[in-house]
Amino acid sequence: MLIKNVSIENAAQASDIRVTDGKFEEIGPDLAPRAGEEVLDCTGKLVLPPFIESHVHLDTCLTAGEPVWNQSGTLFEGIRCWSLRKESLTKQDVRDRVNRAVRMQARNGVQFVRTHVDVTDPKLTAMEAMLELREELRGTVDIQVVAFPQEGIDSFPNGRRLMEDAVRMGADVVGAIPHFEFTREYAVESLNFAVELAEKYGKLVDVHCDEIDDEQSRGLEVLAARAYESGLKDRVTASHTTAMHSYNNAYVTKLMRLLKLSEINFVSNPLVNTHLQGRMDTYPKRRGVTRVKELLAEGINVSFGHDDVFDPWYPLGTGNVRDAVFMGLHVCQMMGYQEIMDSYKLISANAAKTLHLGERYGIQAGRPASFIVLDAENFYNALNQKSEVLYSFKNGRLIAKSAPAVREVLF
Ligand code: 17E
Ligand code: FE2
Repeated sequence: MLIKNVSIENAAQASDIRVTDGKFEEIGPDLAPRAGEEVLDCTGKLVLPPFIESHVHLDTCLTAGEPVWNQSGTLFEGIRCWSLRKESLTKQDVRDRVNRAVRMQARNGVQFVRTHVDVTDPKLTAMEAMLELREELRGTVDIQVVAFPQEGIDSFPNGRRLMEDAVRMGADVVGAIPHFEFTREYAVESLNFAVELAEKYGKLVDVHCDEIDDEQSRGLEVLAARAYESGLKDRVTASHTTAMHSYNNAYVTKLMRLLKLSEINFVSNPLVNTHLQGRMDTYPKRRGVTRVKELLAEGINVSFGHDDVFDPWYPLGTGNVRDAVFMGLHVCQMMGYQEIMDSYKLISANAAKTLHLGERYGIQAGRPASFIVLDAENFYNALNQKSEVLYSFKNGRLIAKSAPAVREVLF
């Protein structure tokens, strides 16, 4: 198949893409069609590597209001609401909701997902369902599963055993939640445990780290130190890190050296953390989003995630990770022309690094032909005009398509 006349990643010059046997065979200007080859003329539209949802909770998605709504809007009330909903969890219930949510994401150009799955459930029902779905969807939407201890590792009955069971069942990534543990000591011990578990089973690490407005929440320095000392380094990710918003600048200056040494990745979730954080403030109210601009300026890898789709922590969302970019650019004051133009990297290349997709990802000859075509000439316009993802190709196969809406102004 020959895809003609596209702008690859905002390039000023048009290119063509030849896809053969599910791989990019050739990329360059003016490729001539072969006899009988299918040709798709994209008339100068933007082609990007597929979007990546680097942080979402698929097991909880589409449950807002069941059985109760989160009235205070805090993370902690969300955890209580979910704890009630968890009691009625069945595999079929998880499967139905996740199948719907993944298709909402796919419709918006997402092809890779890292989902956190709550393992503070003695039956590990959601984990079982998610691992089945990971296999069923492999090659269409590739899912990475995090064993996520929503109610703590050392503060939940048999927390350590549930974590290890989930990893043995096949989870890809080890999680933790230090700011939710009963004590600072438990927080530190739970991080040590998570890193050791990942080392023992050869897994990645992705911690819900300091998702609180407490400037004393210092799980991040522990995680970064362990990542550095263990050599796991960029196999480790710190998600949320909202307390960093509230740290004093002198401490952040000192911390930054360790963060760079450690080579860990960051995931920020601007939609959800502007919603959940600052809830105990009067005015001024903190935004509670980590220091994305400063981390990027130091050469540290950061991606954006949606975090939730219509659940106890976030009552909105259509699974469109571009919404996280739109919000993040505002909240982090990243509104320079080039910052907006390049912001797709926060949900593509940067996220691919966090997920360790390696050579499975990227628009290059020889790699799997996974890419999306947007109804715009560059990402600035695509973001601003909320342009449709016209085509989403995974391994050379069309997995989603949309037509632009027809809107007429009648004056
Ligand atoms: N659980 C949690 O601890 N933090 C979050 N942001 C969500 C679930 C969505
Ligand atoms: Fe999260």
